Amino acid sequence: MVLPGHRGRGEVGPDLGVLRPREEQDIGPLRGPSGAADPGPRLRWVPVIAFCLVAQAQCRPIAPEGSALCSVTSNGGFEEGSELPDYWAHFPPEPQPWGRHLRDTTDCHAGTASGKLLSDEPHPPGAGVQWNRYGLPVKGGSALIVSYWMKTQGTRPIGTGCHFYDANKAHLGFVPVRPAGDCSDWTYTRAYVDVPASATTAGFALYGGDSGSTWYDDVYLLGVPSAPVSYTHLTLPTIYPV
Ligand SMILES: [Ca+2]
Repeated sequence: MVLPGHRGRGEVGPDLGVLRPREEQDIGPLRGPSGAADPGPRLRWVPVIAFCLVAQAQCRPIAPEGSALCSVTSNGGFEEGSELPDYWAHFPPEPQPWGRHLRDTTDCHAGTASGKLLSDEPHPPGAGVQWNRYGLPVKGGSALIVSYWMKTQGTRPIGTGCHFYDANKAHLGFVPVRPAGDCSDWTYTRAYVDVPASATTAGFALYGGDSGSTWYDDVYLLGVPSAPVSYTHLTLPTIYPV
């Protein structure tokens, strides 16, 4: 099925399938058969891997400085913009009682601003208030790390999600990445999301709840390498034939 209108401002399309993110406990370093960490052939991914390993080892959020450099999205800290943030599209395109948008300089997790979604009443059938970005290039069969901070007031925390599309813009599925619990204060969420094998682009949406306020800050979508790994076992007789 071809889903039009997924560029810039627009509504999230129907969910033709819901995929599941990998559980947090599955997050771990890439390892070869011997159990040793394998750096892989793509050196450009080394910073991403390093950030992931450090974050996992210390059970801490991924460093925002590194995330900002490696994210496939931009302005994750909502620091750039005026009344509305740069880069992020929003739905509904015009303010409605059930959905408005603001770059909030009075409450943030880090820096000087966050992205605030406001709602005074339940949204009509269809998608609710959200920030989003579509047309993000992805590599089929790879994985993404979704990493973000959010806070809610007067509404339930819905969280984020990834839509995937093939080269014909057919919708391949949706992977929600929801916070684990209460978000009455700034709360961190991170999850691995597998990219379907035939996917070429993704849409990343940050949802707000009805009849309340939702803030997002330090939102990143990080690529994870999927290059096939080859192993070479060097032994002393190989290096120094006898
Ligand atoms: Ca910020």
